Amino acid sequence: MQRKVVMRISMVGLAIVVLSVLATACSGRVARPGSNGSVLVWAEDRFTEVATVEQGRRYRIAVWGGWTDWWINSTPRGFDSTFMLRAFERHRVLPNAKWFALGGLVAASDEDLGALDELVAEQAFDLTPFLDPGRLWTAPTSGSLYLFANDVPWAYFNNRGAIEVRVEEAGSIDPGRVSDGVASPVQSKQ
Ligand SMILES: [Ca+2]
Repeated sequence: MQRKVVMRISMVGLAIVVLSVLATACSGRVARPGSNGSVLVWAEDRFTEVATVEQGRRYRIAVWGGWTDWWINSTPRGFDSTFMLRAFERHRVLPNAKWFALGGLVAASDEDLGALDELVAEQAFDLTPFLDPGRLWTAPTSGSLYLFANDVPWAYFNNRGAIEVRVEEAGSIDPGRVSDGVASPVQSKQ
């Protein structure tokens, strides 16, 4: 019985090592939106540059759809740790936000992955509180807004799916456009 437990622990350890090596080989890339308006933010991409923002101005961030971390489906509001994931929480891009919570970072346009990774510890933020209807997000600085699914940097390889995001300055929002997204609006967690 004890031998079986040791075997199982060894197998889990081996699996984690293999996944780590695989993940390092598949580490992220920076995606670009194809057009203005709503854009797709893929869970597998480390960062997606979505909009130009100005310090102090307020923006509405509308999201539709969901994405998947390996076998766990999630909205951009994120999900809580499973038993296995708990040990990796502190390695997430945003250690204190939920897994797959929508994260943001304002940086120079067309910034490379290395530079963005250096900025995240100090400047990345959890955008989930601003996804509720009527909530507005204030840009902390001027630049390009990059979005991402909150995950461990070397674990984006098993992420699937994309959410649709529209970032609009509060003063320019047309209420009639809010519900015209292709996918269904994200529902609040009960
Ligand atoms: Ca993952």
